[in-house]
Amino acid sequence: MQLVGMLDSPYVRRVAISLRLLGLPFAHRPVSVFSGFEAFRAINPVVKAPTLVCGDGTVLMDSTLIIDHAEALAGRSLMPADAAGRLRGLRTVGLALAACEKTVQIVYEHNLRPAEKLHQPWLDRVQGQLVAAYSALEQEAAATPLPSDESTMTQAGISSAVAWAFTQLMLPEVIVPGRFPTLAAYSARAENLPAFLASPQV
Ligand SMILES: N[C@@H](CCC(=O)N[C@@H](CS)C(=O)NCC(=O)O)C(=O)O
Repeated sequence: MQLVGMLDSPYVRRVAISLRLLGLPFAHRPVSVFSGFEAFRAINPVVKAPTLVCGDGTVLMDSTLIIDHAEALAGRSLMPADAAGRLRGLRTVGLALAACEKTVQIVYEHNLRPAEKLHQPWLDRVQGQLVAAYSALEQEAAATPLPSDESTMTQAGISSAVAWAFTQLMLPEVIVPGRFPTLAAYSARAENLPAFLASPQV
């Protein structure tokens, strides 16, 4: 099984950490969707990171779908089994993924568009969405602590920590740690776990 994509992508990183926590061996191929576009295209013509090349050659994309497949292979899930816990987990993962998406949109707007073509109303809208996602995540993490050891780690914990680290890497001036103390402290603990240390974002 090969995981294709750079670990500075939060989507690639949440898959790498999930595979490790599920105990599934994989080879990591750190190909960039930008500087390695042609090499990536040879593996997956859609050029989406993460891409998973499965044992039988099937090429999967989208982190959530890849994790779904990985959980089926492992015979266990990183989501709580009970309906109420699962509902809370789905809510948290949704917020974390929205935070990742809004961060990516702001980064792409700045990095891929000529400066004179930046559309400030769009940036303002996306930035508002990003702050809303982190505000809700902070509130929920303060009300219901996320798991901070590997034996109890959930997809909600993985995705929240990965999203936080990514946004701090890309937009630390937009999402200021002092305004989100629970998430900042949680990230510091999660980043010291072996599965996170084995999947460094930089
Ligand atoms: N919903 C997807 C998002 C994946 C995504 O947007 N990945 C970015 C890298 S962070 C990518 O492939 N960008 C290249 C492109 O979309 O052309 C997932 O969860 O995997």
